[in-house]
Amino acid sequence: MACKRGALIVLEGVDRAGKTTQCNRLVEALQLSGRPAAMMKFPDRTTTIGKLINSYLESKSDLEDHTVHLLFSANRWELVPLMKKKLEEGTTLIIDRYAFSGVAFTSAKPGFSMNWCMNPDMGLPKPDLVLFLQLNPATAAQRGQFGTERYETSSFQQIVQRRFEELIADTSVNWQVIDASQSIDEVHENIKRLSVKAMNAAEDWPIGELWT
Ligand code: 2DT
Repeated sequence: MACKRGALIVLEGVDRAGKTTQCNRLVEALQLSGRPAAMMKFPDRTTTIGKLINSYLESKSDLEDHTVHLLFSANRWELVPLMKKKLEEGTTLIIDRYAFSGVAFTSAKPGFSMNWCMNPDMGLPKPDLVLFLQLNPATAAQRGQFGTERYETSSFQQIVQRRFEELIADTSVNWQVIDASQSIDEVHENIKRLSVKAMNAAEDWPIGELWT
């Protein structure tokens, strides 16, 4: 590698935990400190596949459950060449949701094993760090109502939370659980500290493969 590679850092968490706010804050702070950083988000609703997913999430169309799971995965795979290019150029990527949301949400539906759900995402670029923003349902409720998209109900989100807990138990992934009930600034400081550490550690290692 001509230059040190960037790190792949993912933020996951339940609804209203502050993922998007924290992704933006982190990218801004890294850029200010002179480290190239960019944000990405999954699903990326701008691509052709992303538009199918968007229409499904807004309940404007129905898709069979296996099919939509594979579309979410394909939406990550179609961006892998761009992700690798950026990482190899030395840009750290901060990603709002990744394959972990894919597995947690689909396996919360009846009849889906976590193993089946993980398969299509096997071999994706492996995150150097996955930050899970943990928020209990009572605090989440104080932050406002659920939105109107598919999956935005408290009963479904409770099952999703349990699936995330199973994923976090997998020590092949570098998970860090963050208490998202703290102030935005406190959460940001925690996230920044862990991210800089992961970036320094990732520099000298090739990009890994997820779940292989
Ligand atoms: P946002 O509100 O963050 O745009 O999420 N989802 C997400 C899945 O079901 N599978 C996936 O692979 C991903 C990345 C989580 C939109 C919703 O899409 C769900 C919430």
